[in-house]
Amino acid sequence: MSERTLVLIKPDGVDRGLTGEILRRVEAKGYRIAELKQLSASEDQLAAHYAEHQGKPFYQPLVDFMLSGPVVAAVVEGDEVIKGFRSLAGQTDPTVAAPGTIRGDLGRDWGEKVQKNLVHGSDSVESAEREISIWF
Ligand code: D4T
Repeated sequence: MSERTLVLIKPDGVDRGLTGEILRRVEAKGYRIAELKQLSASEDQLAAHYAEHQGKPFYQPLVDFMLSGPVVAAVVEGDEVIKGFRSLAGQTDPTVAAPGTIRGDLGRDWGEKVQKNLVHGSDSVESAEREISIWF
């Protein structure tokens, strides 16, 4: 069944000039980019987006990182795209993300309190609809 997911290219991806490469992989897989914009995230957007992580040790470093530069937000469509994009992205920790994935090929540990892992992808239909309403 066709689904929608929210993809964010985080500030490390934009700053390193990887926006095109990441979107290329999404399109090459066969998904459709339905909405696309670059913006500076607000503290309110991040508090809503990362509500489940409030109170965790990496929460404030994560918010500071997401405020450190522009992000690119996209609504991506396709059958099973939620699972499919998370497969393209690879594991959260870029050090162990498999080669062939966005995080495995393009990411690494930079010795910081937050994992700079290039992209976000929604993890369920409910999360996708909630997150799309935060960013679009
Ligand atoms: P997102 O939500 O950005 O797609 O990432 P994941 O779904 O792969 O991972 P997550 O929600 O568990 O974490 C959100 C965000 O926090 C960073 N993070 C996470 C971190 O810096 N240290 C940690 O220990 C964890 C678990 C990375 C992604």
